Amino acid sequence: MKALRLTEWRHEPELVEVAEPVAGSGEAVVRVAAAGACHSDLHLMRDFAPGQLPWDPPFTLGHENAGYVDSLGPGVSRFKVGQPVAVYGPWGCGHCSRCLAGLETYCEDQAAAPVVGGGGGLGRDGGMAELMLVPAADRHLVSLPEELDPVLAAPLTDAGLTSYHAIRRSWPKLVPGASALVIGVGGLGHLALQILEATTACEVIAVDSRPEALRLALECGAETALAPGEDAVSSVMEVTKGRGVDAVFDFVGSDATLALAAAAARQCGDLTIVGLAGGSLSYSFFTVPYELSVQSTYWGSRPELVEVLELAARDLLRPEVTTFPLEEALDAYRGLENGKLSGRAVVLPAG
Ligand code: FEH
Ligand code: ZN
Ligand code: ZN
Repeated sequence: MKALRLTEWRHEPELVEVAEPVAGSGEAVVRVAAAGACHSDLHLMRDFAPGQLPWDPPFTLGHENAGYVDSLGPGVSRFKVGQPVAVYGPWGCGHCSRCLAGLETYCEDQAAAPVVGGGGGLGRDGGMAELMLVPAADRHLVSLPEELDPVLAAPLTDAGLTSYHAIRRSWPKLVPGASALVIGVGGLGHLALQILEATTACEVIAVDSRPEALRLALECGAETALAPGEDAVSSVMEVTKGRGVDAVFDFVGSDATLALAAAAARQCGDLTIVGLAGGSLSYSFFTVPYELSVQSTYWGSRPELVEVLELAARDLLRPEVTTFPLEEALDAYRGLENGKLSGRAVVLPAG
């Protein structure tokens, strides 16, 4: 079968012929219907050097996957061949306290995990191929609600789940009369706006430099859509009557967006850094609003993935997708990189 493989750090991935996976004990092979293309993959191709992450190429890309159970190894009890499934991407050990809570992103016995701090498409073979091996099928597969198309489900396993996990943390602050700021309306940001609309009663402001992204933001539930720049903070203060926003979700994570986030935040607010641009924020007693809680966030838990899929099944969450055949997957990443792509790029290995 064909697979899009990262063969070396800081190299373009290659479409190559590989052997089809065979499910062993506890494993499943998924026929991939859709594999999302994530900005993080660009970092794998451009920035990361050997030793920066706990795993190395070569592996098949694609850590945002959904499809159908193609075959099952012995001992898999919760799934049947042909069943539509989403793949829960972070693959931990399954027995530590974090994994038992379904938060395999923060597994604390990594040596016993299928790959240290990674998953399919992140150190192990992922979904940019017709078939994908899933090591602990009973934990790493999630049944898809009948009404949910796997092409729409795939972006929810990473872009949707990461946004949902970030927003859930701030739910107690996002009460009627509160406000939230979403910086970056791309693959994650446009889903975050829908999740805020579906799960909170707060007023939502979006910031992005692209006019088409601001239009998408308003369609996804933002009441206000702003371009970044020196008057962005004053606009936020105008909308929030001088208080600032109760929660900021920075899906870019650069020096400039973090500075905007801190300046726009309300006292006792939350600032959650989701984007991987690698920016930093000077945090001291006098540089940020009192009691501003700043946190990074990484992906999400398996129970949260079930909740995200339920939102989509009830049509409260619908990714804007642009699809590409596997042979054109590199065009998907180029669209991500030049910012010309709206919503999420999804590769369809089966065409
Ligand atoms: C992937 C690799 C490294 C950091 C973060 C990510 C996210 O895209 C996973 O959701
Ligand atoms: Zn990702
Ligand atoms: Zn674990």
